[in-house]
Amino acid sequence: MLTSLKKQAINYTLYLVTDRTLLSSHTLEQAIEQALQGGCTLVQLREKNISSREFYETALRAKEITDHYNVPLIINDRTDICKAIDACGVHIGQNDLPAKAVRSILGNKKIIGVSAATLAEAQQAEQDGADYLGVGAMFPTTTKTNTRPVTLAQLTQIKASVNIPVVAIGGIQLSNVASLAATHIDGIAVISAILSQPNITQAAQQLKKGFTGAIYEI
Ligand code: TZP
Ligand code: MG
Repeated sequence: MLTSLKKQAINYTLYLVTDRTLLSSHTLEQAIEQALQGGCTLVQLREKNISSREFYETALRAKEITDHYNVPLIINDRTDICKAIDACGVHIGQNDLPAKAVRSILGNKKIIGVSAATLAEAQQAEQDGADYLGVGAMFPTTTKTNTRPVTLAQLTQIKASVNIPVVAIGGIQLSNVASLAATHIDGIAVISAILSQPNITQAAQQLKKGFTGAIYEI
Protein backbone atom coordinates (compact mmCIF):
# COMPACT_ATOMS: atom_id res chain seq x y z
CA MET A 1 0.00 0.00 0.00
CA LEU A 2 1.37 3.36 -1.06
CA THR A 3 0.28 5.69 1.71
CA SER A 4 3.28 7.93 2.09
CA LEU A 5 6.61 8.25 0.35
CA LYS A 6 9.83 9.86 1.37
CA LYS A 7 9.08 13.31 0.04
CA GLN A 8 12.26 13.48 -2.03
CA ALA A 9 11.15 10.29 -3.79
CA ILE A 10 8.09 11.84 -5.40
CA ASN A 11 8.47 12.16 -9.14
CA TYR A 12 6.57 15.20 -10.41
CA THR A 13 7.48 14.82 -14.09
CA LEU A 14 4.03 14.03 -15.50
CA TYR A 15 1.25 14.81 -13.07
CA LEU A 16 -2.23 13.71 -14.17
CA VAL A 17 -5.05 15.78 -12.68
CA THR A 18 -8.50 14.26 -13.21
CA ASP A 19 -11.74 15.75 -14.44
CA ARG A 20 -14.48 13.22 -15.07
CA THR A 21 -16.41 15.66 -17.26
CA LEU A 22 -13.61 15.72 -19.86
CA LEU A 23 -13.09 12.03 -20.47
CA SER A 24 -13.02 11.06 -24.13
CA SER A 25 -14.91 7.77 -23.88
CA HIS A 26 -13.69 5.97 -20.82
CA THR A 27 -14.64 5.49 -17.19
CA LEU A 28 -12.51 7.54 -14.84
CA GLU A 29 -10.82 4.38 -13.60
CA GLN A 30 -9.96 3.23 -17.13
CA ALA A 31 -8.65 6.69 -17.95
CA ILE A 32 -6.39 6.75 -14.89
CA GLU A 33 -5.04 3.31 -15.70
CA GLN A 34 -4.34 4.22 -19.32
CA ALA A 35 -2.58 7.42 -18.26
CA LEU A 36 -0.41 5.41 -15.86
CA GLN A 37 0.45 3.03 -18.68
CA GLY A 38 1.61 6.10 -20.59
CA GLY A 39 4.02 7.05 -17.83
CA CYS A 40 2.21 9.46 -15.51
CA THR A 41 4.25 9.70 -12.33
CA LEU A 42 1.67 11.25 -9.98
CA VAL A 43 -2.14 11.42 -9.96
CA GLN A 44 -4.47 13.97 -8.40
CA LEU A 45 -8.11 13.04 -7.99
CA ARG A 46 -10.03 16.27 -8.57
CA GLU A 47 -13.79 16.10 -8.14
CA LYS A 48 -16.01 19.16 -8.11
CA ASN A 49 -19.57 17.94 -8.40
CA ILE A 50 -20.04 14.67 -6.61
CA SER A 51 -21.15 13.82 -3.09
CA SER A 52 -18.64 13.20 -0.33
CA ARG A 53 -19.59 9.53 -0.34
CA GLU A 54 -19.05 9.22 -4.07
CA PHE A 55 -15.74 11.10 -3.83
CA TYR A 56 -14.61 8.76 -1.06
CA GLU A 57 -15.58 5.63 -3.00
CA THR A 58 -13.96 6.92 -6.18
CA ALA A 59 -10.81 7.74 -4.22
CA LEU A 60 -10.64 4.19 -2.85
CA ARG A 61 -10.89 2.79 -6.39
CA ALA A 62 -8.36 5.28 -7.75
CA LYS A 63 -5.93 4.36 -5.00
CA GLU A 64 -6.17 0.67 -5.85
CA ILE A 65 -5.08 1.53 -9.38
CA THR A 66 -2.31 3.98 -8.46
CA ASP A 67 -0.99 1.54 -5.85
CA HIS A 68 -0.76 -1.11 -8.53
CA TYR A 69 1.52 1.20 -10.55
CA ASN A 70 3.37 2.36 -7.44
CA VAL A 71 2.40 5.96 -8.16
CA PRO A 72 1.29 8.33 -5.37
CA LEU A 73 -2.31 9.57 -5.25
CA ILE A 74 -3.07 13.14 -4.20
CA ILE A 75 -6.61 14.29 -3.33
CA ASN A 76 -7.78 17.71 -4.48
CA ASP A 77 -8.95 19.93 -1.67
CA ARG A 78 -10.42 17.28 0.65
CA THR A 79 -8.13 16.71 3.60
CA ASP A 80 -10.76 14.47 5.18
CA ILE A 81 -10.86 12.15 2.18
CA CYS A 82 -7.06 12.07 1.99
CA LYS A 83 -6.97 10.97 5.59
CA ALA A 84 -9.86 8.52 5.28
CA ILE A 85 -8.31 6.59 2.39
CA ASP A 86 -4.69 7.14 3.48
CA ALA A 87 -3.73 8.83 0.23
CA CYS A 88 -0.22 10.30 -0.16
CA GLY A 89 -1.39 13.87 0.15
CA VAL A 90 -3.70 16.71 -0.69
CA HIS A 91 -3.66 19.63 -3.14
CA ILE A 92 -5.16 22.92 -2.02
CA GLY A 93 -5.89 26.24 -3.70
CA GLN A 94 -5.78 29.77 -2.39
CA ASN A 95 -9.43 29.57 -1.24
CA ASP A 96 -9.20 26.20 0.48
CA LEU A 97 -8.07 25.49 4.04
CA PRO A 98 -4.67 27.12 4.62
CA ALA A 99 -1.60 24.87 4.30
CA LYS A 100 -0.79 25.29 7.99
CA ALA A 101 -4.25 24.03 8.99
CA VAL A 102 -4.00 21.10 6.59
CA ARG A 103 -0.57 20.24 8.00
CA SER A 104 -1.91 20.21 11.52
CA ILE A 105 -4.57 17.72 10.45
CA LEU A 106 -2.42 15.48 8.24
CA GLY A 107 0.94 15.54 10.03
CA ASN A 108 4.38 15.62 8.45
CA LYS A 109 4.31 12.44 6.40
CA LYS A 110 1.69 13.57 3.91
CA ILE A 111 2.34 15.70 0.85
CA ILE A 112 0.69 19.11 0.67
CA GLY A 113 0.59 20.85 -2.69
CA VAL A 114 -0.52 24.45 -3.03
CA SER A 115 -1.70 26.35 -6.12
CA ALA A 116 0.06 29.66 -6.66
CA ALA A 117 -0.18 32.26 -9.41
CA THR A 118 2.22 34.88 -8.03
CA LEU A 119 5.66 34.92 -6.46
CA ALA A 120 4.17 36.17 -3.19
CA GLU A 121 1.72 33.24 -3.05
CA ALA A 122 4.51 30.80 -3.88
CA GLN A 123 6.79 32.11 -1.15
CA GLN A 124 3.95 32.18 1.38
CA ALA A 125 3.01 28.59 0.55
CA GLU A 126 6.60 27.44 1.03
CA GLN A 127 6.76 29.26 4.34
CA ASP A 128 3.48 27.61 5.39
CA GLY A 129 4.95 24.16 4.83
CA ALA A 130 3.87 23.24 1.30
CA ASP A 131 5.77 20.30 -0.21
CA TYR A 132 5.29 21.42 -3.81
CA LEU A 133 3.66 24.20 -5.81
CA GLY A 134 1.23 24.03 -8.73
CA VAL A 135 1.81 27.19 -10.74
CA GLY A 136 -0.53 28.46 -13.47
CA ALA A 137 -2.46 28.96 -15.58
CA MET A 138 0.49 28.93 -17.95
CA PHE A 139 -1.58 28.92 -21.15
CA PRO A 140 -5.23 29.56 -21.99
CA THR A 141 -7.48 26.72 -20.89
CA THR A 142 -11.20 26.01 -20.95
CA THR A 143 -10.94 23.31 -18.30
CA LYS A 144 -11.08 25.76 -15.39
CA THR A 145 -12.75 29.15 -15.21
CA ASN A 146 -11.37 32.11 -13.27
CA THR A 147 -7.75 31.18 -13.75
CA ARG A 148 -5.05 33.82 -13.40
CA PRO A 149 -2.42 33.90 -16.13
CA VAL A 150 1.21 33.23 -15.26
CA THR A 151 3.99 34.04 -17.76
CA LEU A 152 7.00 31.85 -18.47
CA ALA A 153 9.15 34.60 -16.93
CA GLN A 154 7.09 34.51 -13.71
CA LEU A 155 7.31 30.71 -13.62
CA THR A 156 11.09 30.90 -14.00
CA GLN A 157 11.28 33.45 -11.20
CA ILE A 158 9.10 31.35 -8.89
CA LYS A 159 11.16 28.22 -9.54
CA ALA A 160 14.37 30.12 -8.81
CA SER A 161 12.95 31.62 -5.59
CA VAL A 162 11.69 28.54 -3.76
CA ASN A 163 13.29 25.33 -2.54
CA ILE A 164 10.33 23.01 -3.12
CA PRO A 165 9.34 21.31 -6.39
CA VAL A 166 7.34 23.39 -8.86
CA VAL A 167 4.82 21.94 -11.30
CA ALA A 168 3.26 24.01 -14.09
CA ILE A 169 -0.44 23.72 -14.92
CA GLY A 170 -2.97 25.16 -17.34
CA GLY A 171 -3.37 24.65 -21.06
CA ILE A 172 -0.30 22.44 -21.37
CA GLN A 173 -0.24 20.49 -24.63
CA LEU A 174 2.27 18.90 -26.99
CA SER A 175 2.64 22.17 -28.90
CA ASN A 176 3.80 24.20 -25.88
CA VAL A 177 5.29 21.66 -23.47
CA ALA A 178 8.89 22.16 -24.60
CA SER A 179 8.77 25.86 -23.67
CA LEU A 180 8.22 24.88 -20.03
CA ALA A 181 11.35 22.77 -19.74
CA ALA A 182 13.59 25.81 -20.08
CA THR A 183 12.16 27.17 -16.81
CA HIS A 184 13.77 24.24 -14.90
CA ILE A 185 10.50 23.25 -13.27
CA ASP A 186 10.06 19.77 -11.86
CA GLY A 187 7.03 18.67 -13.82
CA ILE A 188 3.86 19.38 -15.75
CA ALA A 189 0.29 18.90 -14.53
CA VAL A 190 -2.21 18.11 -17.24
CA ILE A 191 -5.92 17.43 -17.54
CA SER A 192 -7.42 17.75 -21.03
CA ALA A 193 -4.33 17.08 -23.13
CA ILE A 194 -4.35 13.60 -21.58
CA LEU A 195 -7.92 12.79 -20.54
CA SER A 196 -9.75 14.20 -23.55
CA GLN A 197 -7.53 12.47 -26.09
CA PRO A 198 -8.78 9.40 -27.93
CA ASN A 199 -5.59 7.53 -27.00
CA ILE A 200 -4.83 8.48 -23.40
CA THR A 201 -1.75 6.29 -23.07
CA GLN A 202 -0.17 7.70 -26.20
CA ALA A 203 -1.02 11.28 -25.21
CA ALA A 204 0.71 10.81 -21.85
CA GLN A 205 3.75 9.21 -23.48
CA GLN A 206 4.10 12.02 -26.00
CA LEU A 207 3.75 14.78 -23.40
CA LYS A 208 6.34 13.15 -21.17
CA LYS A 209 8.72 12.81 -24.07
CA GLY A 210 8.07 16.41 -25.13
CA PHE A 211 8.88 17.66 -21.63
CA THR A 212 11.81 15.44 -20.63
CA GLY A 213 13.28 15.38 -24.14
CA ALA A 214 13.40 19.15 -24.11
CA ILE A 215 15.15 19.12 -20.72
CA TYR A 216 17.89 16.89 -22.03
CA GLU A 217 18.40 19.01 -25.13
CA ILE A 218 19.07 22.19 -23.16
N1 TZP B 1 -5.57 25.01 -12.30
C1 TZP B 1 -5.05 25.99 -13.04
S1 TZP B 1 -5.36 25.75 -14.69
C2 TZP B 1 -6.19 24.30 -14.38
C3 TZP B 1 -6.22 24.05 -13.03
C4 TZP B 1 -6.85 22.90 -12.36
C5 TZP B 1 -6.80 23.47 -15.45
C6 TZP B 1 -5.81 22.62 -16.16
O1 TZP B 1 -6.45 21.84 -17.14
P1 TZP B 1 -5.90 21.66 -18.61
O2 TZP B 1 -6.98 20.92 -19.33
O3 TZP B 1 -4.64 20.86 -18.51
O4 TZP B 1 -5.69 23.04 -19.19
MG1 MG C 1 -9.35 23.68 -4.43
